[in-house]
Amino acid sequence: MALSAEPIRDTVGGADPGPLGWKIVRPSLSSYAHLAGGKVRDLYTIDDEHLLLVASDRISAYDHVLDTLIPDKGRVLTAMSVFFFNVIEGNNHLAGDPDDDRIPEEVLGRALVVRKLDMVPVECVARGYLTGSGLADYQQTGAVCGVSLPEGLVEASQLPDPIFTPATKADLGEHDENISFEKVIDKVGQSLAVKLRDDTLDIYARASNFAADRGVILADTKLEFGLDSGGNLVLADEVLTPDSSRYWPADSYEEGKVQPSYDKQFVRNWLTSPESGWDRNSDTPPPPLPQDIVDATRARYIEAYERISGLSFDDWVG
Ligand code: PZK
Repeated sequence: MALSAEPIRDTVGGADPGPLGWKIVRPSLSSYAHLAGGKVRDLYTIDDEHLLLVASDRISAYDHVLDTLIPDKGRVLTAMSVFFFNVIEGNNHLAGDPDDDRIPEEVLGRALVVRKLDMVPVECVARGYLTGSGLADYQQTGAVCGVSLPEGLVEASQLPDPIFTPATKADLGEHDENISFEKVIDKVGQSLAVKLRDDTLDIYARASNFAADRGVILADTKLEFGLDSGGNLVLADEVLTPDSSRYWPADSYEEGKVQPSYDKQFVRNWLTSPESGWDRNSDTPPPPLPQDIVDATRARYIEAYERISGLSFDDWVG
């Protein structure tokens, strides 16, 4: 049931007020046990079969989580993830609407009720462009995750065809480690490995075409899958958000150069500018962001959502 803006009547002390007469009493977040925490997201247990996946307003840059929050970042990423789950249409872990009664008010709009799955221990990455660890591996070996690539590729080169570059999740603070497809087979068996690769490349192809039509390059994306109790493969976690994917503005794309990030470039530029007084090669934490950088970054996240989805962020829950 959708939330009404006006409380109609309380649930306590009285007869059934009719079909629209129940005020929703949401649980508090502290009533759920914390199951896992990432840099900027958290997972809570709702019951034996359901989890609450919460996106915070925290932002990371240069492997640090900043002290400064970006207002609405968690809601934007949640909106984007739901948008793409709907575009992709396959089996996914969503188990409630974005305004589900089980979502606490304090995280409304940035939390999702999901089915508890048996997670597949492989980070499923698809790359259509060469950058980051993919570029580093290519420069050292001519291949990424055992996939040989043509000579002469440089930073941000488009690949002849998108490739599956699986990785294993590293401990907190470590980077994921790229692994070969053979290693995926060793971990999960041949038939599941093939399904992971095929689904990952299929989802990347559809999402990157979608983004391209809207003037945005989806350079790469990381997906996570789980298995339900029936053994079905289910798309999980967040999907196709700027935290799980590299989005580049298409109009400024230049092969051979490190591309500006659609969402984080103001933050990176400021942190590496003399004004910040910060040395990213020191082991000191980054300083708090100035308000104008916060505002510009918040606007970028909203712009990315609205541009890619064609929807207004004002219409998102929360
Ligand atoms: C699950 N993660 C990664 C994400 C974190 C950690 N549907 C699911 N069922 C069971 N487990 C998971 C999921 C999902 N999604 C995901 N770890 C376990 C993760 C967000 C925050 F702290």
